Amino acid sequence: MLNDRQVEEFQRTGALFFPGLFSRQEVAVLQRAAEETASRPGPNVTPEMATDSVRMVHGSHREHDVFANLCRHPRLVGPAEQLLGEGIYVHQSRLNYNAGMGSGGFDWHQDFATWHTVDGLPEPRALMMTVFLDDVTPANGPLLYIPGSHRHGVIDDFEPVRDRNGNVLMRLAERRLRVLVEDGGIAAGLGPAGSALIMHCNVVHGSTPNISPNRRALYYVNVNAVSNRQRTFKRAEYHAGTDFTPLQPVADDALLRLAA
Ligand SMILES: O=C(O)CCC(=O)C(=O)O
Repeated sequence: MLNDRQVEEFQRTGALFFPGLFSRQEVAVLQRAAEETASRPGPNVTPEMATDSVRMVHGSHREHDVFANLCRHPRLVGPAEQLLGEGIYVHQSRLNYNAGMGSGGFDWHQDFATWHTVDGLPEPRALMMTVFLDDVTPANGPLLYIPGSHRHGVIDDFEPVRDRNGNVLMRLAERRLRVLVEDGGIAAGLGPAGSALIMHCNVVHGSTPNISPNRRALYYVNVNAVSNRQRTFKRAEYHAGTDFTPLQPVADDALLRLAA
């Protein structure tokens, strides 16, 4: 249960950080599952722009027990239901690598800009919940975000850019970025593997390429309020999930039970 201070912080900044939410043992289970899903070729696996290393894997909660359980984990579902005020379902999951040695990086954008315009989610009543699968430091391409930027609503000042799979990312125009950063600054999601960062879906975020030799993997559980389900159905299931059944939390030790 989030306390009043946490709820107020989320409303003000659009972000809440939970250091070490998952244990080292649970992280080991998640890391193994990440390697398994990233090694299965498929249309849901996106390579980096300049190399063939894996950039993203979408929708692995639909094909791997570990991520199915992570998405239903009470340590994520509880805060998300409290913040959104009702039952939630998975709109999208993604494993994002920032593999090191110069790979990775995402331009500044809002996820809800795509979820609203492409998937037809009516209201910004959705969250990105990022679980760190590696230690994240200033040096290995952390997730960067602009605190308070969610309060500007959907910003219609974006330029579309495409990755190698044709996924469209709406890049924020420079003039708007400057204004937002003057207002809120830039924060980085830093912490040990197992930490989690919950963000409002309108928070402007991105990351730089990782020029360190150390991998930075994040798993995003992106959830939407059940009453806010999508209205248009243009994208694959692994981009925009259509199982609107409210998530039922699993047992707290569900990940450990899946340790081989
Ligand atoms: O994981 C990152 O570095 C940023 C990812 C991101 O912004 C996205 O997938 O929308």
